[in-house]
Amino acid sequence: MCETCGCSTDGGAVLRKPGQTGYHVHISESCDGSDSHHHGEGHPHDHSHHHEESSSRKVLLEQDVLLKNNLLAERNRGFFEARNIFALNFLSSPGSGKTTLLEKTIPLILSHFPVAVIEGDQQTTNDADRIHILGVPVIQVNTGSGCHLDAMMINRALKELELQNNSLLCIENVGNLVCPAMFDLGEALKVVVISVTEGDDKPLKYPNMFHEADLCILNKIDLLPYVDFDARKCRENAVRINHHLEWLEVSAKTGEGLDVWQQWIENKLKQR
Ligand SMILES: Nc1nc2c(ncn2[C@@H]2O[C@H](COP(=O)(O)OP(=O)(O)OP(=O)(O)O)[C@@H](O)[C@H]2O)c(=O)[nH]1
Ligand SMILES: [Mg+2]
Repeated sequence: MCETCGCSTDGGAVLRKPGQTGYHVHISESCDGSDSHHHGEGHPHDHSHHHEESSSRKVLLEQDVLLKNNLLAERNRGFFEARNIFALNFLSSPGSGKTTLLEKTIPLILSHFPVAVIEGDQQTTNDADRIHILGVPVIQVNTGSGCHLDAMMINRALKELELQNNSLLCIENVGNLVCPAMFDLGEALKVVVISVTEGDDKPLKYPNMFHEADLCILNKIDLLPYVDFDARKCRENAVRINHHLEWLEVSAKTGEGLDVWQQWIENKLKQR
C-alpha cells in the first residue's frame, strides 16, 4: 500500500459490469486488493456528502505531494543538465523485461559512453546484482511498501553513485503501470516497456502512462507467434493517446531490434 501518492485510498473508484455505462457501485479498494467497504449490486447509495469532503482533502494532499516532488525533480534535472547526464526513466508492469533490456543494452553503449543505473524495487537487490555483473555503477532503491520511485529517492541515490559527466543514467522504476507515471524524477525522457504477453489493450487501460511516455518499447517479440497479441493495434492504441510517442519493437532475449534501440540512445547522447 502506497501512502505517499494516495493509491491506497479509493480515489472515487467505480465498478462497472461489462457493457454497463451509467450505474456506479462505489467500492473502497486498496492497492493490496483488500475491499473494506462495499455496497452490493442494486444499492447505489448516495453517500457523496462525507466523501466529497475527504476526497477534496485527498486531492489537496496529492497536489502537495506532487508539487514537492516536482520541485525536487527540477533540482535533479538541473544536476543532470549541468553534468550532461542523459537520464532515462524506464517504466513498465512487473516482468515486462526492463532489467533484461538493460543487461543487453548497457554492453552495447559502454564502448562509447559511461553508463550508471538506479534500480527501483519494493524489495531485494536482485536487479542491482544483475547489473553489477556488467561492471557499471549501480544502486538499488527499495521502496518497501511504496509502489514508485520519487524525486527524493533519486536525489539520495545520486549522492551514492559515481556518475561521470557526459554519461547515460538508466533508472529502472518499480514495476507498476499506474503511480510511477505521476512522479517526475528529473529524467530527460520516460521509456515505457510493454511485452507481448500483457495484452494489446494496455495503452487503453493505463492511458496516463502512455500519455507521459516519450518512447514505447514493445518487448518479447520473439513470443509473438505464441500469443494473441496484435502489435499494430497496440501501437495504434498507444499513439491515439499520445501522438508524439515513439515506438520500437525488440526482443531482449534474441537481440532482435536492439540495433535500432542502440542507435536511438546514441543519437540522443550525441545530440546533447
Ligand atoms: N521470451 C522473452 N523473455 C524475456 C524477454 N525479456 C525478458 N524476458 C524474461 O521475462 C522475465 C522478466 O524479465 P525482467 O527483465 O526481470 O523483467 P523486469 O521488467 O525487470 O521485472 P521487474 O523488475 O520485476 O518489474 C524473465 O524471465 C526474462 O528472462 C524477451 O525479450 N523475450
Ligand atoms: Mg527489473
